[in-house]
Amino acid sequence: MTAHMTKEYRPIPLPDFQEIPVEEMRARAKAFYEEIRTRHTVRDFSTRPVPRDIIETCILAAGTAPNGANHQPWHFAVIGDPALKKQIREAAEIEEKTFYEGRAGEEWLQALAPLGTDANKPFLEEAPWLICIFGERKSRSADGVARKNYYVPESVSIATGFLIAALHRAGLATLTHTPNPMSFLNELCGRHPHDKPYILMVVGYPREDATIPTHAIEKKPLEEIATFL
Ligand code: IYR
Repeated sequence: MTAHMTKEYRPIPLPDFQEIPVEEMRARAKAFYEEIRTRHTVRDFSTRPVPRDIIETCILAAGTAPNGANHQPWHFAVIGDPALKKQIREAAEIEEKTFYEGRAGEEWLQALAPLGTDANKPFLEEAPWLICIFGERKSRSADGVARKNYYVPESVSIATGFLIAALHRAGLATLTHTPNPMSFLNELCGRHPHDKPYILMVVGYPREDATIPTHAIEKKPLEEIATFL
């Protein structure tokens, strides 16, 4: 018996797929590349507010990502409250200070030098939204039964990519911030200890005087990142 013949497999005809003529396919692939290549990680955020419903829609987009057994093993804790943002900033800066003062090690600090980052994280208070992305190592099915999740880091990473693309498409800037270690976020976001924070996404408008490092726009050519076999 093949998997497709199990009782649990309840097939529906493939919805939504629309064949696109090859010329248009080519044009769309190019257009997407031209749009996504204008995304730049931002560290200088404006305090301008961003409507919550836009964030909600982008998270819905992230939630369509392919994932292990369709358990959707992620949780997006969205922080807009200034008092909580302040607590997150303070906790992150404590960790980052030990990181930059030596825990990172010489080689890692050298790799970061072209980015110009340091232990100060004002954007954690200035940006209107922080989205802490958790992976759920265990979760519950629709009928409330606890179950194990699969490919959690892969699933969360793919969803995070979708989220970044959705926010960029909406006209917002992001920073994939990774305070190290980041377990303080479980407590501050009220998540269970078996949830693992992966990324603290900073979202908002760039500040008018925002800059990025030259290093960041140096992208590897196709020949270096792909082989066709
Ligand atoms: N977590 C630190 C360090 C850092 C690490 C990498 I790898 C980066 O690409 C950027 C920063 C920080 O957020 O500053």
